[in-house]
Amino acid sequence: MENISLEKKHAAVAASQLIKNGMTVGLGTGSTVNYFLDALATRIRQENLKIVGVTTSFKTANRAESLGITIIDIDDAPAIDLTVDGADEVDNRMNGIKGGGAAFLMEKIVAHNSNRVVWIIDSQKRHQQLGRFPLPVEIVPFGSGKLIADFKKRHLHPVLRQQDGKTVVTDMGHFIVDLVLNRIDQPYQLGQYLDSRIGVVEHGLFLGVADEIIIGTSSGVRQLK
Ligand code: ABF
Repeated sequence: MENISLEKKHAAVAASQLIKNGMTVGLGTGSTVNYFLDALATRIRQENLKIVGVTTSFKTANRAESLGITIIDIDDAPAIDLTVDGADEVDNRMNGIKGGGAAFLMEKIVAHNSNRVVWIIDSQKRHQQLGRFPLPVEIVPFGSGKLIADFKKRHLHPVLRQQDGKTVVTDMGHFIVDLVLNRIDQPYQLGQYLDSRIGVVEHGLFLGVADEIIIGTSSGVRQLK
């Protein structure tokens, strides 16, 4: 197993040990979370754990159900005890950029409704400052051209996300624009600006969201709390 995958797996297995019988668990999205789902399914089988999951994407829901993890609707969960999710970039203040996996709207809703949020990342995700990873912004298709033009005018370097030559449509039916900023000096101000734009549904700045970050290493894990 190449180094990064080993790091992801180490972080994922460590996070799976945080799950207790009877928990409602927020299940994130991405390749690191996929290792977590595998480790969680093993624990459920071996220890007869009774847990239910709240998903952050159709992809995760399908994978969890194929592993025998029970999924419930977020509005049927009295509380979400713990959410385990990935991230695309994390700075020294435990702020992150998420959304490379196009699931950040549901991820932010689940995180917002969780008692505790733990991110699992490989060491490549740690940067001094946010911004090297393009900032995903989920936007309503109607009027998206005008909104993108406005972002361009403000030098936010927007790129409409496409895959195989087609515009990506999220699970919730929106488009994604990635802002290629290289560095974000004032993430809170940028987040407030994006929140105020008509047509913006959500952005990938997750500021003050994570309670703990488990960083996989080639030999184990490091924790940020
Ligand atoms: C998810 O975690 C997304 O927000 C982000 O894209 C992903 C990280 O991807 P991976 O774990 O595959 O590196 O929550």
